[in-house]
Amino acid sequence: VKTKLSSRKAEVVIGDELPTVLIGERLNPTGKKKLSAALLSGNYELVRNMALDQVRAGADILDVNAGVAGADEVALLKEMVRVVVETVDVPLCIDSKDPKALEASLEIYPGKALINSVTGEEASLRELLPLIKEHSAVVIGLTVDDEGIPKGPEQRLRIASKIVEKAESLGIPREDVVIDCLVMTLGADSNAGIVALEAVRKIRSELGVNMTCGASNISFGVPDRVLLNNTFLSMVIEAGINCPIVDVSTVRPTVLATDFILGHDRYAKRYSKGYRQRMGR
Ligand code: THG
Repeated sequence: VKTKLSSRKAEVVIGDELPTVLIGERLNPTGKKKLSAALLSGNYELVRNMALDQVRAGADILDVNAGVAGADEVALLKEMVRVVVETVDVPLCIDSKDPKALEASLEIYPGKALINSVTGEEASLRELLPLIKEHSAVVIGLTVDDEGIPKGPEQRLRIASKIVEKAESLGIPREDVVIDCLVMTLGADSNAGIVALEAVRKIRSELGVNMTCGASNISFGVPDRVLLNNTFLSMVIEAGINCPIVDVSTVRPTVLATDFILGHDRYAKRYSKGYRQRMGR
């Protein structure tokens, strides 16, 4: 299954045999004082710089989230999207829980966007899928439903199937649904890693859809996050995640190495180029 996203100038393809597509996570004010303050005061300089930094570090897509307490998220997300579109050429992953904020941003987005996200909750499916269809967007389907976050891989598969079926019934092709089986932190549950890996394997083999996850979630509240994030990422890519949401600057070498090992980098072209860039030649 091949998933295509676009900006005004670029296209990104996510698929089985292709190199891992990296979605940069940093344009997200959750827990970030500086970015939150800048957004609240209408100063977009930091947003521009963070967008440029991530693309220079190798991000293929940028996640854009405007979840700041006390802000009008509809207006703020739209403005962030506008600024990022002006600043970089990569496609965007528009990240909000508010369907109205997603709608306002889709209306100004010049291309095929990734919408983050719909869940298996009835209200979410009902409000968001028609919007995805109308804009020919791609949607991330989170494996949560009205009963909350499922414990096991089996229930995550069931919710993923429901999202894919609902989308298809509205004329959204299955390649335009990317499943996220929701990575939890190891800080709260030492089985979080294995649960995620099993769910990814199951969903990939049963549904054949492309898959993302918030890879840095694995290490919230745990020491040496970069080490855990890198190790986990290598494992989930092998299990079937092909477009993770990550801190690109700290994980890209591991991702290039993992792709090379898995046969997704012929002649080690990307791996070698990444190495030369790090060595400054
Ligand atoms: N699935 C989907 N979307 C998501 C998530 C997911 N969006 C949000 C989140 N989870 C993924 N994005 C982040 C962004 C930042 C961090 C983790 C996940 C993070 N930030 C550091 C912190 O808060 O300590 C700050 C790092 C910095 O300074 O840049 O850990 O699961 N579909």
